[in-house]
Amino acid sequence: MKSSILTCISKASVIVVLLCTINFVLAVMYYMSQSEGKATFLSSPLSRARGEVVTAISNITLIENASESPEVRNDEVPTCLETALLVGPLQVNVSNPVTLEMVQKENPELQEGGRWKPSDCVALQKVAIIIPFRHRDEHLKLWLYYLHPILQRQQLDYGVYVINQNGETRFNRAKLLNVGFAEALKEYDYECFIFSDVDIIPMDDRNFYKCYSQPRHIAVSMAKWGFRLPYYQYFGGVSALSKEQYMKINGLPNNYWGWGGEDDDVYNRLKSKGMSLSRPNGLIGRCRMIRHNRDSHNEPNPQRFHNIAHTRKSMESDGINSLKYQVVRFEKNQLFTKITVDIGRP
Ligand code: UD2
Ligand code: MN
Repeated sequence: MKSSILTCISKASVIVVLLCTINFVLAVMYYMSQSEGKATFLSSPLSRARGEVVTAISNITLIENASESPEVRNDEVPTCLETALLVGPLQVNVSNPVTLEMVQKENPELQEGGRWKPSDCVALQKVAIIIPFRHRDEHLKLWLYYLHPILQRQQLDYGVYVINQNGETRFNRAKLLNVGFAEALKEYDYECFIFSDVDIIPMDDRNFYKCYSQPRHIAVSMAKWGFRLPYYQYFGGVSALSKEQYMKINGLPNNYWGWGGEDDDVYNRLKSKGMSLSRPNGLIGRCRMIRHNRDSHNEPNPQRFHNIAHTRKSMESDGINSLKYQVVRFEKNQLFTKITVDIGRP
């Protein structure tokens, strides 16, 4: 009797030991599968799709919960991986016309006013894109068609502002850009401003539409100039200034009516405040400029040479501190915010 009880006990303990071992093995396997999930996220291939990253993030949260680590909060969202979604060189064919409906269909995530930000990570920067505009609807459609997907792959928290000069008075590109700066800041806490012609499209999405520690010249390489800079100080086409850089130079000039010179004035302003230019290399910096004729009411400004020669003096009193304008219309659609303004006359 005693021996059969003993046999029973030893059988039971063998079963208990077995169950414990199985339990232990299962626990180790589960833990390893979880840490693999974590490693996959941290070293995730740059081309990983967004949905996958979200899954990995929830794995991390589970692990941190288990170990009750004080450093990582459950609601923490990671900063976006800058290069994660980029594809590099792009085909840009501006002879195929596009429609706003096409652009809308291909960018379903856009919020009213042409706003967008990544949903699963914190964007690199809050960027306002300011486009000086009048009677260039065909160019604008192409710009929207190509740029929205690029800006989303660059994972920016961005908004597109088209500043439309009211009436037929002489065009003033730089003053319109100042209006864009002021109006965009009324809407959101933007930290970076891209000033872009409506007819320029980047040919490589590694050319970031964001700000750097020095003012950034973005449109550095175009067929029109044989894919090189026409001159070293050239700052035309597309450029980026952080809010601080912009304020340091008192914004852009308001007194360049008609074509030319305003971009050189901005360069003079930057130089006089001790800043230099940052640029992408000539390959990444390639841009396509849509061919066009000179618009009416934007004839070359005969005063531009005189103005450029006096930037250092004029910049203190001419700029964002002297900007005057009147908003005529404020419209938002899904692809951009259009602000029609009366900026006066020369
Ligand atoms: C060059 C510069 C541009 C600016 C300009 C002189 C390049 C690539 N670009 O452009 O940055 O310095 O010379 O002012 O070197 N616009 C309208 N409607 C008009 C007139 C102008 O929308 O009736 C806007 C539009 O965004 C256009 C921009 O102003 O892209 C510049 O005007 P442009 O394209 O006629 O001048 P462009 O190509 O010589
Ligand atoms: Mn142009």
